[in-house]
Amino acid sequence: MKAVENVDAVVVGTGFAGVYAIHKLRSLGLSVRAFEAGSDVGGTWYWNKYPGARCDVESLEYSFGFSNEIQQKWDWSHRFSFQPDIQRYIAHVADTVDVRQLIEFNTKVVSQTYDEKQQRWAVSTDKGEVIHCSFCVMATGILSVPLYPDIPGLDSFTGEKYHSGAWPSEPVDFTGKRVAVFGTGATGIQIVPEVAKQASRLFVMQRTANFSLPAGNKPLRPEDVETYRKDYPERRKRARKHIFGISNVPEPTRSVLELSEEEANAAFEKLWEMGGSLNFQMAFNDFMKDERANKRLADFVRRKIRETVKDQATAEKLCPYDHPIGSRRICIDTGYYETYNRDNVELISLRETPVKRITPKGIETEAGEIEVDAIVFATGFDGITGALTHIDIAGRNGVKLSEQWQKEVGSYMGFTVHGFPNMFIITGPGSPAVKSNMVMSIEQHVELIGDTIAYMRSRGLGAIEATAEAERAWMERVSEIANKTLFVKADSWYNGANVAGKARGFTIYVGGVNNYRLEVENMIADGYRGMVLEPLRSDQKTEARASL
Ligand code: NA7
Repeated sequence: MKAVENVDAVVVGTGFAGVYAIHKLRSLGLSVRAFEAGSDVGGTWYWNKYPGARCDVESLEYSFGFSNEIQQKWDWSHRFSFQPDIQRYIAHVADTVDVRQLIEFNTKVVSQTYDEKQQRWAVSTDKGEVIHCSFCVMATGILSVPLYPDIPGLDSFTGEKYHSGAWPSEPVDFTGKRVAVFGTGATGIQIVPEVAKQASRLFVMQRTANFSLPAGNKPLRPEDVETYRKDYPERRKRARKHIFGISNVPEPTRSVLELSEEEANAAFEKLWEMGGSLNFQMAFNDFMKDERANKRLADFVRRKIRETVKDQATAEKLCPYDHPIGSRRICIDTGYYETYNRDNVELISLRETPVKRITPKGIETEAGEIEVDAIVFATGFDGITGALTHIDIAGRNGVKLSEQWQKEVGSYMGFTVHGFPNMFIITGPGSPAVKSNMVMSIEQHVELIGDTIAYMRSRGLGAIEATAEAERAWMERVSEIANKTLFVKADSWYNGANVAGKARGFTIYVGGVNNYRLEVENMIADGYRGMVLEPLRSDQKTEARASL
């Protein structure tokens, strides 16, 4: 017999989003249960424990603003945080707001079924529990489903195998080993310099070259942290109105094309010294709008690659030519290109010598077999929608979310989906999500969801659902904004191109955190325009009242 429990809300996942969502909903008086597949909070930062894992948004910005107590007390050690620091931070937040007792760790949600008559969801876990709730809050993350490449013979390999997104908790020692790393996205570019320090030989298996900028990571000076702390309330307000959701880099106001080539290169040199990618992205307003502006920056970075990497044949292979800079995530690194000057590191271009198969001893490319002791897959994720489509979610009339999104990914304002009443997604498709400071966008969505539930409860409403028309119009708007930019000029996980058979489409709102916030505020001011609000069914009233 399955145990059945009734609560107001179930939160799925306990990274940044889930931890804050539990706290928010409980502070509204709701009873909450949360489920987490990992053994601790942290989400993406719990699973991605690979060597070199760091954030590409500065620590003092990539942190919560909802609790002044937390932001005044927490000490960040580095400009860009290392994974263990971020993991510790999320754990500290969970402890401070005291939500751990509401979380079932090592437990996966496997299905969710909506009951129209009851206006409630039945949520089932892999431990056999069934929980009935009014609201499902999906804090399942953007990068939660690791992807292994579809290469013949993968299972035949007898050495060690790792995926960056499912890294073991114990440190992995590559000392003296021959290692191959597949993937040169943001993750591979962080892993390669670290593994190169230990491995006897490192083979970097590159399919597509990506642009990477120096992180310029460094310890934070206590006096700078103190100044930041004093300004935090003002900074957080500013960040909410910023295109990317940060307070420390102003928005761009001028075109790089106003400068001569020499002036532009001098400006780029300064930015290169400053480090980080947002300094570059915020310096000029046309990198992502004008191919000529984009090419100026791309040419500059390609020149830097050629200057850094001694072997010019290797440098040329590392230069990206097939996409505008920024159309895929711009990576930031610590010594990535310099790593190719080491004697123990070899770049294998899979464009020149494609992989034929994985063998028991290593990798067979068209140029022959490379024997290795370990393979690291930094091959990415079924991003944005994967975590949701891997749960068997059945909405109104039994319609499955995975089937609906197989045809076309749709969402109204990035937090709800037509056909799935009372299910809220934190930073879902159709919201700024990964094209913003994620923590800022998470906070906004948690507050939006909290406000929506409070609105429903105060008016005796039992269900809320986006209309099909509103959802279609919203996704058209998201596409229309993206189509005016160079974001749509590349294939990557941003548009689903990295997963065979996945519906293609650029579903990220790239109009800016500031404009997105205004769109949401206007929708609410118009009485949840584009959404159907159902009264609470009479048989549900007693239960709802009792739980408040
Ligand atoms: P990404 O950015 O999706 O990168 C995955 C990498 O793996 C990329 O270089 C892929 O090459 C490569 N890949 C994928 N499949 C294969 C096969 N079959 N053979 C060889 N190489 C392959 O994932 P990351 O984890 O690096 O970054 C995800 C996000 O995390 C990042 O954007 C930041 O927001 C943080 P491809 O480009 O497809 O040719």
